[in-house]
Amino acid sequence: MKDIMTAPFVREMCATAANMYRLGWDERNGGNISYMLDEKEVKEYLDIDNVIRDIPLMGVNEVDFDITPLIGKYFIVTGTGKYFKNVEGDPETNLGIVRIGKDGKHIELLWGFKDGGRPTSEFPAHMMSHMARLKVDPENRVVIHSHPTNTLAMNFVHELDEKKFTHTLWEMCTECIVVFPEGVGILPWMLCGTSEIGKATAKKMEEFRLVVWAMHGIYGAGKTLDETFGLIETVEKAAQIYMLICNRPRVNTIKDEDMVKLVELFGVKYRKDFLDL
Ligand code: 2HA
Ligand code: ZN
Repeated sequence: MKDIMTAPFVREMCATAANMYRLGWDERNGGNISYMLDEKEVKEYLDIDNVIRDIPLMGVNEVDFDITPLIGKYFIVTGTGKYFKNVEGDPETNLGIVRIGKDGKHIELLWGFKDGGRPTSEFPAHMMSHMARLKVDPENRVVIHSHPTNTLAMNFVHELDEKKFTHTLWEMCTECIVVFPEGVGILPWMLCGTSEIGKATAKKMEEFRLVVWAMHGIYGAGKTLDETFGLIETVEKAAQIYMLICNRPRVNTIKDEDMVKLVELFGVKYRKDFLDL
């Protein structure tokens, strides 16, 4: 059996959490990551018959959602109350590898959460988002939630309308429309950690890989940690530019006709109705 500390998925989780912390997106216990793993890759590092602890989904959160499609699936996930700041230094306490139990009512801990910890309080939103994205893209593996500073700042000064918000982001960096051509979904302020926000996020995830939780943060989904991080990073960069310029007269802008040229060049399908052509 290989050393789990050398597993690419553990190293990548550490690097991603460290980057997000360094960028100031995940203060204290803010943010969470879940990454679906193949049984084959887990088996190289862990005895999958050795369950360390059963954690009732109820113990993770109230459970009134159907997790059946994920039964038997493996996830590496950040812990509730854990700080992104500390993941790299102590992955075995701050991360866990879990399998969704056969009854769909509990999860089996195979590694990590060494101090008795449990998965993120946003586990329902993560699992529901995985299920929603897998229906659209069978290769989806990652869900990330974060509190990126400028994205959040923009929530307070910009209309929270999906078309207008997306359009403004697209205008801020030439490549935005190519990186997230489907746009950004937006949920109104809602109580976090609940199944309600999980269901609402998952509903948006049928259409978008990025969902803003108004005045809280953002959810991103993708095939890899890099892709998902990159999506959030691109939104955050655009939001940063917006926050730098929003108080000043706009002299120049990227025109909608220019954005059409971009999506045509890259051959991507985009939300035409989010442009004003
Ligand atoms: O896990 O970010 O939304 C801490 C959070 C909750
Ligand atoms: Zn949050």
